[in-house]
Amino acid sequence: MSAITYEHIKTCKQSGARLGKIHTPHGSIDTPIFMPVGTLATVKTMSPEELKEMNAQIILSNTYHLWLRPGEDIIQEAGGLHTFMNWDRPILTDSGGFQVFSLSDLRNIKEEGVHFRNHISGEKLFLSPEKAMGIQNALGPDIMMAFDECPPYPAEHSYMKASVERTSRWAERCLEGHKRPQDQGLFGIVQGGEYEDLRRQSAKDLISLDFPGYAIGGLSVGEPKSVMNEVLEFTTPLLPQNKPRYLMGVGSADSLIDGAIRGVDMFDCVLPTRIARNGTLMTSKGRLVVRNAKFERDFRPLDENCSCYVCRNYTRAYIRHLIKANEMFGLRLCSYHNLHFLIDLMEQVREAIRTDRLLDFREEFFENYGFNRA
Ligand code: PRF
Ligand code: ZN
Repeated sequence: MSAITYEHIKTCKQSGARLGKIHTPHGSIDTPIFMPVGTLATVKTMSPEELKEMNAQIILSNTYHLWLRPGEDIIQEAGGLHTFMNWDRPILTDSGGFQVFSLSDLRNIKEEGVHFRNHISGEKLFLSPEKAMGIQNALGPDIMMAFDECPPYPAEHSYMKASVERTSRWAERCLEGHKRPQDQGLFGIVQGGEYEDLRRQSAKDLISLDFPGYAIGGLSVGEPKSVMNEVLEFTTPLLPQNKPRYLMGVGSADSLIDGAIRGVDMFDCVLPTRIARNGTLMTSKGRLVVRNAKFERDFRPLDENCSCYVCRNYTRAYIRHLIKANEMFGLRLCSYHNLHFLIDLMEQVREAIRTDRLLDFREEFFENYGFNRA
């Protein structure tokens, strides 16, 4: 029995979106779901109690960052990542593959792994499928990710083909290097850029290895949204019906809805917390930049349709003041609201699937939101 199982509840008759549950050693999560990002074993400025209050069911953390600081041995000694950070719900860790590619400019990809420099100290480092598995086995998340290559967009077909084939060989080494399959589920990552034949090849290779879940990587790397939607359209049908599908690094409200419609179950992104820190809010009417002078005397909540702790208690004028004054409480309030917004959006998406009206919900949502504003 795998550590991770997917329970399909129903398919939306109108859109084809999936409603389900993923069962993990730290409890079950409802899908489709948005996972807040806690790169350094903390969702920036939020306590676990606050995350629970906003109904976060699972969070994501990063192998690469925790390996460099404080080191996976210290986290293992603490009793694992859950104990270390006082979060008793499910955790997923990314493998470090993507972070090596996005954070370090000096890198050298070889069959055995990737040589690169520490993005903080400049020290020479090496990460491989075996190392990424060893670190994630020490951290102890419920779901760990295969070590993959996420090529830039656009990439030549010939480069992408060689990369996809290497990622498949790495996936096999990941499975061999994974020592805790009884209590940690390892997901494979489908790559292939915008090329249908390569996505097909990647999916086929990984499915033959029988992972308990599959991610779609290599999207939201600079391609137009229309390309991402087309790739999802031809990629999700290649994946098993009885396993979770995870679209990596995607977190704008419109992409979450459009991804769910194409059969995606899980999403993560730093977007809500990153834009919160410069005072940009996600609201049911689109993005709101609370620093703007027009909010100086605006005593309404951030979003008049939001029931979160922040919107029940604080005004735009107050939050604008905090952000302008660089007060940390301002960052906390904005982060809280944005995370709540996406978590709540996914609850609405699940309800719309339950009632077979996700396409209608999409229309209503986009009408208020203003397409392409977030
Ligand atoms: N691979 C991994 N992590 C990721 C990605 C990927 O392709 C992406 C792409 N958007 C985000 N995070 N391992
Ligand atoms: Zn709110």
